[in-house]
Amino acid sequence: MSRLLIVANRLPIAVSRVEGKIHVERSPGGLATGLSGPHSKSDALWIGWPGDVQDLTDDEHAALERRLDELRAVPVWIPPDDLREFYEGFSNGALWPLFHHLLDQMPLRVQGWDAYERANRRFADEVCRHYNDGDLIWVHDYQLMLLPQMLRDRLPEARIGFFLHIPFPASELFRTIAHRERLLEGVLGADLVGFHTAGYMRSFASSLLRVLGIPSNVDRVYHDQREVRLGVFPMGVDTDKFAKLAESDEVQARVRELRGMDDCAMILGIDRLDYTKGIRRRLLAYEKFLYDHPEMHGRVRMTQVAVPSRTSVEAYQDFRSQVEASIGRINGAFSTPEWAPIHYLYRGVDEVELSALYRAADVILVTPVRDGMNLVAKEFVASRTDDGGVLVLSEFAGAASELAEAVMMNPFDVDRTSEIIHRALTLPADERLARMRALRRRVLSYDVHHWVRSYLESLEEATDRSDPSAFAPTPPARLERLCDEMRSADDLLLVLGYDGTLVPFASAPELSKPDEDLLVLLRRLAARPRTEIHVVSGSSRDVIEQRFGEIPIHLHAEYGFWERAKGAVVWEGGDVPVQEWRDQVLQILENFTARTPGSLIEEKTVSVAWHYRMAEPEFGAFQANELTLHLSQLLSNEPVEIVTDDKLIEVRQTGVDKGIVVPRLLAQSPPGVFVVAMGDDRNDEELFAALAGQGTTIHVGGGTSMADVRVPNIDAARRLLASLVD
Ligand code: ADQ
Repeated sequence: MSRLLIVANRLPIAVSRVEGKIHVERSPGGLATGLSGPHSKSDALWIGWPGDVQDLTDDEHAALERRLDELRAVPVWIPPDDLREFYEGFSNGALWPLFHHLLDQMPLRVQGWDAYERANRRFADEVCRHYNDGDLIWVHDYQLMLLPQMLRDRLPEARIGFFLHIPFPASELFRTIAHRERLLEGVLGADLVGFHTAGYMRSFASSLLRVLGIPSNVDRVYHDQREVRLGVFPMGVDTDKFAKLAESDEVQARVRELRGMDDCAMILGIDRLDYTKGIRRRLLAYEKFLYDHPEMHGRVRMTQVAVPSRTSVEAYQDFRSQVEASIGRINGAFSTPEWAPIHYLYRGVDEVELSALYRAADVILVTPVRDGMNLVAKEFVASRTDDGGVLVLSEFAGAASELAEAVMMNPFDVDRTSEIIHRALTLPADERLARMRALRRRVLSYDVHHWVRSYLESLEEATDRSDPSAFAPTPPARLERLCDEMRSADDLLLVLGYDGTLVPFASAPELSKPDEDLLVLLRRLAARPRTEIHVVSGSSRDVIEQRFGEIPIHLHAEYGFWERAKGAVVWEGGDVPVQEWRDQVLQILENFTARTPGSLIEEKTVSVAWHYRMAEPEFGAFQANELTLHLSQLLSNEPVEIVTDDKLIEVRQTGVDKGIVVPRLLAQSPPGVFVVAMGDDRNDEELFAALAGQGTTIHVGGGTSMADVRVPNIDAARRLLASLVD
């Protein structure tokens, strides 16, 4: 097993000053428990912020570092001003509400980006300082979204995982955040990006498409000549620990005390005091339940435990006041001298008390408006070794995608929630038992250790570098050798693609004009002795002529069906066959174009193309799928091929592809000519196939290719060509 570097915003320890002395303790959070196994093994390190430990003397600082070192914890020190902006500003002030779909909690002006970037850089420095070859790096959560790419830049070969503990927002909302491109690119520095649910993974993929234009293939993304895997890993809890605790004498005694206070049924709420947890609507629903069911007064009580959280953030202070006002109003309206409808505890409770509460409750209300997973729901189930209790669970918690046997609720529907509270309290015993048994089977089989194992196994698999992937860039030495061979060849034949190879894709074919630098480069190459240049494009003759008409090179339009030799003025081509299919195809394409805003039709002599680069990406892809199906049925007996390419569907005369230029070019060339073909898409693969064994092929950009050599992008392709004339 490789050494693991865990990188999270917080270290799994709590530093405090007790009677003037600095005290360091392990803190028992869910992540800390889950990772304690791997952290204690194989020299693993945990890198993170040690907490707010100000006013340390130099001696105390040194002693703290020594103690942390013993615990294999590496502190990342962040200056207080930066910390506020990084943590309270950008992370919790902007990313937290946005990712939870709570736009009303977003500040008018998002601040703290620079501090966010600086803090991520400090983490990167610490990771690089401790990194050894072969380590696995596992980065956690929204505070560190830039870190994977920062590490990738400095440690290109490192094996890096990223896990997001909170939801990923719908792309429509994600698009609203400043620096959205940097955040996505930051995460894509990882080899494996993990989410709690398939929904979050889909939202992430959708944002990649809309914000960066990067498509994904279900669980794979190709970016920057690397494959990035996406995966779903629902986090579990330490079920053994919760079961043992719940069965312990101490907890059982405490449960008897809690249950023995009176005959009230107990409704439990346990949350960090956070506006995402749905506490205010839960209280409103409980209030309505008390109005609607006077017979329940004195027979039921809600115990709401709220752990103080992010207390220096204003939104959290306001939220606390609102929660406490609601509780005050409800208790004021319904309490009697013997009974109060709500017990409210504003503090954390220790694990014995937590376990006793889980065990004593008749019903637990887990009602977040949105929550990455929600471990409280799973801890409750893990504690119910007696198969008792009812879990009421929000559809908007990540846990809902696994725990289907809970009593599900929509936290935004207060009236219905109030009915659900009544239903949960009066659920028939057999149904209650059946639900809890099913929930327990699920929660016990996917505990936190399973989560850690399955994530790390996937990370090992995603980063197995023993099988050099088809996406690896060609080593510089190989490229250098190719340049030498080209430079020293007696005769050189360059066969070049255009869109995506020499210039970026434009929104419509006629808009992809060559820039001045490219024209100069082509002129210089054309002037090189014993060098012939052929540009082979899918575009029509007019378009190609407009682009390159003035340059002394050979032009091929419509995948080589038409050719204009160097210096010639007319195009030569084969006979254009009768195309009985054309009118019918055009009619269908017009229909799709009308229904797909942003799409357009391009008519050529041997083909008709439908472009959807400007359409809304997901709808465009959906329509393209429909269109392909439709066309394949319609044209099954026609002499055409349906070619799908980057944001393009083309119906093309059979037998026309870029491969047809190869025999012609070789026949015109002197014997022993050194042929180099360069391209980026599926049409160029036809060219490469026809050239196999007779020349060297170069693929530009990501994705799979049969080419001999790969360069990462258009700039690199141009640099390679420029090296022939510099
Ligand atoms: P949180 O928002 O903190 O976590 P949650 O998953 O419910 O939410 O975890 C809370 C933890 O705090 C639980 O382990 C619980 O036992 C503990 N806790 C809650 N109330 C307590 C109390 N009063 N006293 C003591 N302990 C208490 C983020 C995401 C979640 C995601 C987790 C893990 O927001 O959606 O499930 O990370 O990925």
